[in-house]
Amino acid sequence: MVQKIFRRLVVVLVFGAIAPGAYAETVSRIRLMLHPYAGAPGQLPMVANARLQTLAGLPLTLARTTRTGGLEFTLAQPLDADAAAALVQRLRNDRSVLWAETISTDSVAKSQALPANANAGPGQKLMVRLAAAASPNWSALLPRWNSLIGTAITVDHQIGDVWVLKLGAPVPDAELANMASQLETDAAVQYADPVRRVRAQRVPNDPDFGRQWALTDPVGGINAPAAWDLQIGSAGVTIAVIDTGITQHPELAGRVLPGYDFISDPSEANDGGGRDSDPSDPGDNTGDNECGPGVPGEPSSWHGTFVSGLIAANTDNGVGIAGVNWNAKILPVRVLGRCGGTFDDIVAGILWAVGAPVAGAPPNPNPARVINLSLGGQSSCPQAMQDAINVALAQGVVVAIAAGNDSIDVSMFAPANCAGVITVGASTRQGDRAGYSNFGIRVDVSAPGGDGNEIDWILSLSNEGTSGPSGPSYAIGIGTSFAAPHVAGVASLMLARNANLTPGQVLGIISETARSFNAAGSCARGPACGGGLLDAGFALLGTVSSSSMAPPGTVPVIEYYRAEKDHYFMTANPAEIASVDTNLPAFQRTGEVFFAWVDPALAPANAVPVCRFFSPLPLIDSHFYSASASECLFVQMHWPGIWGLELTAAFYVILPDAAGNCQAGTQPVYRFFDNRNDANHRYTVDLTVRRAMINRNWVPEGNGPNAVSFCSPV
Ligand SMILES: [Ca+2]
Ligand SMILES: [Ca+2]
Ligand SMILES: [Ca+2]
Repeated sequence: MVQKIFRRLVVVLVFGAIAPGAYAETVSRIRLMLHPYAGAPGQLPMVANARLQTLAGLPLTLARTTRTGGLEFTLAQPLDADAAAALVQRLRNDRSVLWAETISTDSVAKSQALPANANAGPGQKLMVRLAAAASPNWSALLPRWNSLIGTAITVDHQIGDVWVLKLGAPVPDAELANMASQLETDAAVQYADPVRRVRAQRVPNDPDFGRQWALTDPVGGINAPAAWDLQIGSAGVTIAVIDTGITQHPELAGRVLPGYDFISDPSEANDGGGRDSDPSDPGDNTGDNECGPGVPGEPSSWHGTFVSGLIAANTDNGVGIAGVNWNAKILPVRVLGRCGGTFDDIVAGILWAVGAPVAGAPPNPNPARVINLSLGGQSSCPQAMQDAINVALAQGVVVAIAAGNDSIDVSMFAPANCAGVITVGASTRQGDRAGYSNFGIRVDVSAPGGDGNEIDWILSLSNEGTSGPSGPSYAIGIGTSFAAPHVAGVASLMLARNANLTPGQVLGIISETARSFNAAGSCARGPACGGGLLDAGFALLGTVSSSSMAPPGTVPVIEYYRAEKDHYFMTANPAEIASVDTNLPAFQRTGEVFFAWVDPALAPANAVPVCRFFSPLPLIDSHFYSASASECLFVQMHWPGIWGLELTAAFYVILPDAAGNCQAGTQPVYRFFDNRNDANHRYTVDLTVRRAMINRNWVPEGNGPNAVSFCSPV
């Protein structure tokens, strides 16, 4: 192994050593976001409200809505911290809730103090979302806003619903924050935030070799071997590493998908241009004072490669290190370059990573189910960032974020302070908080980030180059940057075991199965470091398989993929499932599961059969399914000798109405046609898979605007 040398960086702790104190306060307010299918942003339909009241177990009164559509409720009586945590987890476990969190009066006070944050450097851009009723009529809006904020502003670019506006020259952060507040007084503005800078959350230092204690140490490690007994990961789960890009490394061979480079500033990008389809990391080395007065220069960090190695380094290959997940794919999304990155590029990166459209970039055919963000900066959560995270969560995507290395309350650090994410603090080999780690009740869980002696640091992949990339190598480092990927890796194992878990359920299992902190340390004295130390083994034990979640009277429908044909196949028949698993290695389980009835006596009266056709070799060699009686008849009438009716009832489902709505107790199953002569279809309940098939140009077929083919029980 080749040692990587980091130069020592003096970390300036502007907020000083705020000790993680006692958090004895009670909770009297909570904030939550409904899943889009339960209520539009900022709306509280009666059905959803009744469900929330039941789940909460005490009356909730709507107090206000946030500018991004979150709902804030006052509790009928204050709860202690444990009871409040249990309440929000009950809400998170429900499919109608996108995210839920307690509101700490202490944290509110701290985050409101942020606009005066003297630590943030000057900025030149604002992220603005227009109110729903407003149109981007710039010839009217810009002159009005120019006089409102007292300076000229132009439109730089668009990210989804958000517009990035640019000033003529950089201004101090407090001034920029003030301009954002002034813009929010305009009726055409839903929200406005400064575009601030973020940094990778590693602590550079002079390393020596460490070992992979993080995976195995009985006190401070994550108990990975126990998890691997249950699940070593699935190639069907993709983890986006939103970071500095990626380098060639044998330990990542076969594991990296085509990503994208979202760095818009060419000097920060260091690859000769702005956004492009090559997320290779060209290095982020800097000279003294390049990133600000007094900031020493650094050699290239290869931070994205390091993070990717923790999640997915090839394991059991006889060389180097072991990643947490042995099979998952890494999607490299480049947003950090020289001196870090900016919020607007990260918002674009998050949206693209989950398959949402981003102007100027091609659709992502491999949307991620897990996102890792080992970066951040002192700021409130930008509202455009929260909107992008809400898009990810609504699709079922788990978002793991480093708590940050400033040793301050994490409520002052974005995007770790955004709602609905898993905020990961760094723990030591001794099972306590790493001295640099941010803390506070907003931390969900702690995971190995390393500290102290170099033998207790984190080992992963790197590169020999000090400026541009050279040969592959290994390195050690410390930081919350390296804690978050352990959580992302464990989440990807959990989703391989059960693809139907929601982000709230993943968070709940991870925090409920976390191990106790070192009893002698500061974390054991109060909820400053999250629910405990990440334990992969217990988290996997606590994750029931998707098949075992079948509602009473139903069975799982198992999906297979045949790569040589790019075909999907599904079956609910246990004997056939066993036979395919044993005898047909070309058919691999995708991990995707929905439920159906096979015994019509156990199904609702309005359940309908799904017919199944087969076209054998030398014809098409594919199966065809339909829940439509007329389509089943049509195929028999028009293609005899091509499609043979194999089963009149492969399983039973419910049909949606003409608008694509599914009745209570069922969820939409989307159908996609490959638009080729071999006429293969894919059926899915997974909204990330749905996004993938749309971006691969498969044709949606079904009722209503979202093309719902049929409805399956939940
Ligand atoms: Ca570029
Ligand atoms: Ca590039
Ligand atoms: Ca290896």
